[in-house]
Amino acid sequence: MAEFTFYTVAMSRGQISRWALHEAGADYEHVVFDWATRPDTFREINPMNKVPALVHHHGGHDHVITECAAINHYLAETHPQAGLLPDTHEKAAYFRWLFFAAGPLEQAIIARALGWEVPEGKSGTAGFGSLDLVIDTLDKWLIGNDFIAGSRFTMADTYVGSQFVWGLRFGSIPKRPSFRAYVERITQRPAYAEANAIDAKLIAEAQNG
Ligand SMILES: N[C@@H](CCC(=O)N[C@@H](CS)C(=O)NCC(=O)O)C(=O)O
Repeated sequence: MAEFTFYTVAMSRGQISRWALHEAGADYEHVVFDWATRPDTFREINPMNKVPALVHHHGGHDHVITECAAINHYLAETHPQAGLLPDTHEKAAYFRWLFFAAGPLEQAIIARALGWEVPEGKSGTAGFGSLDLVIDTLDKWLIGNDFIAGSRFTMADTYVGSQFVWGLRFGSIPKRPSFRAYVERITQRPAYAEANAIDAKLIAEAQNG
């Protein structure tokens, strides 16, 4: 049995964590659903019934982890030899932007996509403030830094970077020069190509019946 079981749907946020599995060099097997064939028993693993979910078979236990950002960081922790954890000086930026992307950035993008407007005068109550503020904040960081934790790629880039890859592709994040350059940098990685090729093949197979 592989060390990890990865539950996913090819066209989903699962792609974010598949990239992390390949960056980490994890020993994993995947269980791929489509929305119609997702078994009811999956709720025992994730009561949210959402993908991705990862099970770590370790020391006689099955540890379940969900939430892409958490999964990706967990993989960095369990594979320290991959060199994707932040060092002492990178840690602040690493955690700051990892949580910022899983919280404010994701919320701001979804709110805009679903047409949820923050009522006038209430941006102080909304954790993300506004999409414009979130975008300007990340722009400022990426103008001054090549990667999320500073000058080198870490696991935080798989999560925050995926938000940019998808955001630029679907138009939910503006194509500012710093964002385009960042996406160009991170998508050159062999693990990105490997992981994407797997999901692209699954998607093509599903489309061709
Ligand atoms: N906060 C979760 C979001 C996961 C999520 O919403 N996954 C979607 C696919 S992209 C899903 O499984 N949707 C199916 C459903 O909710 O029934 C994460 O970051 O992993």
